[in-house]
Amino acid sequence: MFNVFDPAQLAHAPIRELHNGEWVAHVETPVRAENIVAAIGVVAPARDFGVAPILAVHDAGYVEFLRTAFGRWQADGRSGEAIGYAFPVVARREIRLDRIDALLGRYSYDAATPIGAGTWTAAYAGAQTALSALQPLLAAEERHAFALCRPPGHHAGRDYLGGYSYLNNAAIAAEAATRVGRRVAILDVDYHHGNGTQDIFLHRGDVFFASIHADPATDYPFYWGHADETGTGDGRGATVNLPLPHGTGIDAYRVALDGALARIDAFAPDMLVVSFGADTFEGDPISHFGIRTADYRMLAAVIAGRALPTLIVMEGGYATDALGGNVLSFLRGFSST
Ligand code: SP5
Ligand code: ZN
Repeated sequence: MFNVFDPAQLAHAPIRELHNGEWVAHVETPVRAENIVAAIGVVAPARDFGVAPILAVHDAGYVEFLRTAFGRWQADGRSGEAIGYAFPVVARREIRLDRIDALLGRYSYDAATPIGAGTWTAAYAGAQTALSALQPLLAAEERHAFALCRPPGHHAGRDYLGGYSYLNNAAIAAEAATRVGRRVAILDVDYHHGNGTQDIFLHRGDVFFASIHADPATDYPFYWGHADETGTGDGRGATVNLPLPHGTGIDAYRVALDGALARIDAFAPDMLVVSFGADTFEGDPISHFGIRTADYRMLAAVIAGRALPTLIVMEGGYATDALGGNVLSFLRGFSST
């Protein structure tokens, strides 16, 4: 296993999020990444591939917004973190927006994903971490690589942030791989639906997306991830959603995983990108599945059984004290094959 981590990602330290009508302490903390590094040991630094592979996935106006938002927020005399409060869901159209609050609403879909002083630096480093971990797979020097990305990415779309995600690390790596001729399938096993990744590839038939997640009828992100979302246009049939109920344990999860992998097999990819969230863990503070630490190793071994070059990209997981052990268990499932 080739592990990549860029400590510049620690610069993002969100303070609070709006949850059930109250401001609560943010759960997506820098110590998550520090605990994973402590558990997995050796990590390689990230290389810098510049902004071009980011712009291959994300809207240029959005990326410019992300880069400059905190400075504009401060220039307007604000304290604390930049966060939106008005969202243009009605009559949305492209108009020139100047006020920072208008921009925040335009490029966000929730109030759980604040922009602070280090957010751009960290999100940029996260994208470079994913691209760096991809390289030895493209060169056939490694079979499996782990990108320790933070903040997570799978909720970020082409022109929006949300769900603690700013740049879609998995999508950026997947797109970079397709541009050098790889046929990529993305398997998203975070507790939450990977709405950003789905939106980015929904209309495309050349990248397959399968997600196993908590039913959006009961769980965030609510508006995506229902079983009838299967792709549009050229992408029809290249998106698979497998929502599961609260209380799902390893047996039902394994059935869903086998189903997702059967669909991926039929697509016949030559590379796999796994968006891995350890928030399916039984002790996760914001989730409701019952996966145990030892289960991650078995699930990973099932995925590794496909014998595809595989990039594992870190997404969520908020049981901070157990996070290192859960990630290590998952990575060991790849190493044992
Ligand atoms: C990458 C990822 O796992 N994003 C998850 C985003 C979920 N956000 C909203 C869910 C509500 C959680 N906030 C509650 C904190 C309670 N202390
Ligand atoms: Zn999640």
